[in-house]
Parts: sequence; structure tokens; C-alpha cells
Amino acid sequence: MHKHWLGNIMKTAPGARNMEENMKLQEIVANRCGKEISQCTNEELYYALLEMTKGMAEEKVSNQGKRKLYYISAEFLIGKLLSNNLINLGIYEDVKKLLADNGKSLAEIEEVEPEPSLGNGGLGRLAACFLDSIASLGLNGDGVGLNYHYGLFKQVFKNNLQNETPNPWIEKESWLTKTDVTYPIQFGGFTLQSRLYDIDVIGYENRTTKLHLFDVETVDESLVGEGIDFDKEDIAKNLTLFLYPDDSDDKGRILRVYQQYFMVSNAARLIIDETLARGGDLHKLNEYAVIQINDTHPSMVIPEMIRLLMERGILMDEAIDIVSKTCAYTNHTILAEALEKWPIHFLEKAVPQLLPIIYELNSRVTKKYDDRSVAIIDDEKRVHMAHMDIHYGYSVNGVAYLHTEILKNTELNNFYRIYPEKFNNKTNGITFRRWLLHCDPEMTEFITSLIGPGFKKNAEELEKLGAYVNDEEVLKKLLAVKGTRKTELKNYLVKTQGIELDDNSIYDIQIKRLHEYKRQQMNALYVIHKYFEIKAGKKPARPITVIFGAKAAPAYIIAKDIIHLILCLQELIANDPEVAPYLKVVMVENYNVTLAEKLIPAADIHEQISLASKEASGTSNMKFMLNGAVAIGTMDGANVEMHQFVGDDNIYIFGESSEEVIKHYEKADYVSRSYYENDANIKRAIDFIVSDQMKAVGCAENLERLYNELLNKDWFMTLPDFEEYVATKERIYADYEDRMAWAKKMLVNISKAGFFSSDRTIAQYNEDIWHL
Ligand code: HBZ
Repeated sequence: MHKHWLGNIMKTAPGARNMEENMKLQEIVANRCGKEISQCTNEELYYALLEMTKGMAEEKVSNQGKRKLYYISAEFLIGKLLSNNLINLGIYEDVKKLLADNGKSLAEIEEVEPEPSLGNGGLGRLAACFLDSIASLGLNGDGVGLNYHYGLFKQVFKNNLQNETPNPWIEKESWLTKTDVTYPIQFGGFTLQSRLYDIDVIGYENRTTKLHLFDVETVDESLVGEGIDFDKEDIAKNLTLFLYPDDSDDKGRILRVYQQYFMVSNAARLIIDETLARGGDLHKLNEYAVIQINDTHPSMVIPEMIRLLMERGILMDEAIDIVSKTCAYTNHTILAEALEKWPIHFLEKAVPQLLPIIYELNSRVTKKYDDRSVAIIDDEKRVHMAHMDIHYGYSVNGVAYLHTEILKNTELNNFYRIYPEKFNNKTNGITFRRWLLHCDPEMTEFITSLIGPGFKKNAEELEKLGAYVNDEEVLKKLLAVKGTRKTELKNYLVKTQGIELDDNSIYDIQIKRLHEYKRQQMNALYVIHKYFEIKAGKKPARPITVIFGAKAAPAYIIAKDIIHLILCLQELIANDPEVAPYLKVVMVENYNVTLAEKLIPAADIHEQISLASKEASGTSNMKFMLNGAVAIGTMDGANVEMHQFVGDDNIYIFGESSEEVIKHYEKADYVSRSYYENDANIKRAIDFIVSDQMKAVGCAENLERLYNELLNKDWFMTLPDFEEYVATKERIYADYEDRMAWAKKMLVNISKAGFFSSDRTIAQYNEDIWHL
């Protein structure tokens, strides 16, 4: 028997209801535009569909229960909502058909929708997948975050460099609904009035939950000048302008503190109000609410909730006890730079009312534990947000098996020895509604024709595909569907970015935030290596297209230099008639959720090549796997679990293990220059970065800086793994030529992807942490 995570789905009678919805759309179109569907523009139809979908969501009952989850996150990378909402409402096919019958294309209408960029990458997208699963599983839980007007910046390439511009997404009519909820939020020296906006999150054939986004009405978009520069000190006007403004200087960093406090103070007030409205008792808050702290950005909710409970007459000891039973913390990284430590003077300035509480929390810890490494306030007077979460939350979870093991045994070992019972793993997941049903309807239909529709609610049913692993017809059809997606990507990139792909080439894709630990630079060095090989007459059996998509944080200089390297290679190779027929480099501009939805179903190979131990989990790896792409990767994050599921034949693993890497760091024995001096391929590739040819298309300063970085620092150890990476790439490209054997690998990957459904992840959070 298959275990059903989606136990309490409401039954629907699709046929009858859908007729009704078609009438509804026609009626809305008539009211709004005074004409027939066939006479409307795509824009008019988009807004009519928006109105209809919002109305249908509002009619649905929200998930209910005594205990409610509040998933607080500085990021919710939700992507476009129209198609997903239609799918989850169960009316996608009918709407599409109705539009087609009137000569309209839903795909083209979708293009009208602006994509909100309320996140950087995996962490924010995970939060969005989780809301989809919470709604679909019928759990009583909402998301709480901020309504950034420009979100993350929009990436524009100019002279092979990344430029940043604002990404406005809020229009007069949008998925946001203005509510009556507003709170006075006090900062050191001034108060800001908040306003809550809601987005309904529609579950798959189920009820809804809400994404609560707080804003300030005094925000002033005209503050933004050239690029994304603005006055960082005018908090009333800038608080919700951008997601994580540049944190390279103190002004940007302190603005982040203001944002975080604004988010959590609003969240805490909402939680208290909703608890009281349900007849709850604040002395037993933990029976009515659970707060999941997504990374350390919302950590101030702990002292803030304690403070608000004390304001309501609860004594300090009890308030601390209540909050400690209510809050749970998720860690998404072991990188020190991402574990927030705020100088105490920042907090003194922005949120002085929290300091007495933070001092008290710290003094309780230092009284109890001799070990300075577990203190909340360190000797340099910095507040370690994660330490506060661990001491004063009841659960600490990592996001993949290996990551949690590293937290327990290395990074947070001092805490693990104090609180072994708090630590648990929740391997990440993705929503199959967006990452298969929506992004590849043809594949979805094909899978359904083989194993029935059960996998849409119970992802583990994908295992049934295993029965077809030797079925030539099925394997051929898999290749054909992939081929169609590749052609569609080609057409889309020509139209939107003027990029020409060869859809007979191998699409080898790396899409993720730009960071040295993710090692896009290693992929770029491989491109240079291949370039030399082709020049020397070693032509690949089939052309290769290496595709990148990545934004670099505006202040992360080396990350921007890596983008520069890739863009220069793109230009240089495209203009080299000897190499261009065999090798193409493409960096898509402004990589976002919408682009991911087109790139992932079209991928043959995906790159998961982080330095082992550094990628907490990764989630694009799961999306590619579900879409029948084959990974080349290190034993890092969730790759380890993927490898366990598919076996050696269906994933290409290379590189040093996390244990080896951790040892190098402990011994500080890595010297990149010795690899450069002792390996001719490495030397050739690195020297090319500063060659005259590269300087002819690029900027000498950037290229030289990157060259020096690789030669003298290379903090994320690109070079030791390079030769094995090259050998593994050669093997994967060669294996690609046996098309039937390759199709088998695709099938195995899809059939084993079920575990990585966020429905499974959320069911586990609920069973072990939330108990809703
Ligand atoms: O969270 C990512 C991890 O790198 C990835 O391995 C994991 O799969 C994913 C979900 O658990 N982390 C992020 O995306 N982190 C950020 O975007 C981030 C943003 C602002 C920060 C720190 C990290 O200050």
C-alpha cells in the first residue's frame, strides 16, 4: 500500500464545476471589457483571469485547526501565480481550452504577468514550495514576510558585466489583497505604521492558506535613483523597497535589522491577535501557535514575542518558557558569513527595547554554560542570532541528511552536545505541481498515461515508472518529449533574449545563485579547457551548449567577476568559427523562476558541483531530476540522497568527499598555486582568463582580479577537483550518445524523484516539529 500524504483532500466533480467557471470567465470579461473573449487583448484577459482566480480563492475555506503554524521568512520566491492557481483549482485544462477556442493562448497571456522577485534563491523558493504543500495537505499554516516593492534587483548585462536595476512588480491590480490589519511598530526614536497585504495560496484540489506580507504605507519609490541606489537612512521611506539592500556597508546592514524587526514584530502581533481571536490563552501560546524561523533573518521574533507577552502581564520566566516551546529554527547554511551576527550597537540604535531581553537571555546561557562558543553575545559584542534560536527554540533542523550530520558533528557540535534532542533533519523538497505539472504538461500527461494520475497527490507512485525501464517505446517517447522542450527553450530564448541555441546539442545547465562555493568558476574553466581541446582538433561527438543562469549579490565582487568571465567566454567562443559549431556558452539574463520553468524541462545534464560540505541541500537538483535530466555532481547536500536513490549508473559523482574537505579546512593546508604549477591543463585554463583574447572582449581589471583570486586564494577549492571533473564530463558526454541507455537514466531519475516532493517534507515537519 502506498502511503498517502494528502489524506484529507476534498473531493471535486471536475466536469460540472468547470463549465461553471467558463461561464464565470465569460461574464467577467463581458463586465470588465464589454466584449467577447476573442476580441480581448492578452492583457485584458490576464486581468480577467486574475479577478476570477482571486474570487475563487476567496470563496474557499482556509485550513483550520487549534494549533497554527506561522512560517516566518524574509523571502517567498513565489514566481508567477496564474497558471499554478488554475492547476490547483483544477480548471487549468478547461480555461486553456476555452481560450484556445477563442483563438487565445494561455501561454501568451501568462507572459503579461510580472514575476515578483521576493527572494534570492533556494531559501526563498523553498518557502514558496512549502506554502503550496501546506495548503495542499490541508494544514493550518500561513507564511509571514515582507512586501518588497522592488524585490531583488533585475539583472541587466552591459559590456559583459552585471548591472542592477529595480524590478517593480506591484500593479494596480495584483494577487495582493489589502487588509485592515495595521500595527504601530516602534523603533529607536520613531514609530512606523504597518499595513498587511495578503496573497491567497491555493492548495492542489484543496483549501487555501495565506501569505501575509507586511508593508509600510510611507514607502517612497521615488527615493530610488540610478540603478538601485537610494538613501539608506530614511527608514520610513525605504523599509520595504528592496530585499536585502546592499549589505557591504553599515548603512545597508542596519537597514536589514530594521527590516527584520519590522517583519517579526508584525508577525508576533498577528500571532497574538489571531490566538486571542480563536479564544486561545497566551499562557498556553504553544498550544495555539508554532513559529518556524527560516534561517536567522526572523530570529528577533524570540525576544520580541517575549517582550510582547510581558507587556500583556506575563512574567519574564514564564514568557521565556512559552516562547521556547513555540519557536523552531531551520538552518540553511554552514557558511559563517551567512550566519548573522549583529553588532550590539546596531540593535541599540534600531530596536533598543529588545536589548534588556537579549541581555537576559544571554546571561542565563553564560550562567549555565562555561563554554564561550555557545554564548549569544560574543566577546566582540556581537549577537549571534542562530545561538539565540538554538537555546530558545525547541527544534533545530538541517535541510538534507549530510547537512544535518555536519551541523551535529562539526559546525554546531557544541550545541548538539547540550541539546541532542533538539536536532533533526528535514530533507528539502519541491512542489511537483509547479515543477512538473505546470512546467511540463506533456510529460505529465505521458506519465499519467503510463501509471495513472495518482502520482500527482502521492509522489512516490512515480516508482511505478520503473516497470518501463526496458520498454523501447516508452524510452523513445521520453526522448521525444525532452526534444520538444529543448526546441521550445530555443524558441523562447530567441524571442526574449536574442540567444540562438542548437536544439540538437547537449543542453548542460547550471542555474543557482552565483557563489564561489557553488563553483560556477569550475564549469567556466572546463569551458576554456574544452575550447583548447577543440582548437587542437578533438571535436566532441555532438555540439555542447553550456547554459548558466545566476545573479550575483551586488557587493560580491568576485561573484560578479565570475559572471564577467562567463559572458566574455560567451562572446569570444561565439565569434570563433573553429570552435563555435561545437561549443556554445550561454548566460541567460535575469535568471528567475519563470526562466527556471523553461530551462529545467529542457535540460539534458545539470551541474551540482558545489565544494562538498558547503551546499546545505540544493533544490534545483531535485527539479532537474524530476524532469529527467542527469546530474553531474559532488557528494554534497541532497545529491547524496539522490545518489542513494538512483545508484551509480544514473548520476555522475566526482570530487573530494565532505570529510576530506573539512580536514583541509581544519589543517588549512590547501595551496591553490601548487595545483596551478603542477597541472598543465589547470595552468592553461587559468592563464587564459588574462589572455589578450579575453581582454579584447572583457575588462582587464576584473579578469586579473579573478585570476589572482584563483591563484592565491580559491577559498572553495576549485582546483583539486578539476581533473576529475573534466574526466567525468567526458564520460557523461560520451554516455549521452547511447540514446537508449541515456533514456533509461532519465526514466530512473524521474521514477526515483518521489521522495523529493515537498509534500513529504512538510508531512515530516508536521509529524516531528509542528504537530498541527
Ligand atoms: O537554501 C539555500 C542553500 O544554499 C541551499 O543549499 C538550500 O537548498 C536552500 C533551501 O534550504 N540558501 C539560500 O538560498 N540562502 C540565501 O538565499 C541567503 C540569503 C540571504 C542571506 C543568507 C542566505 O543573508
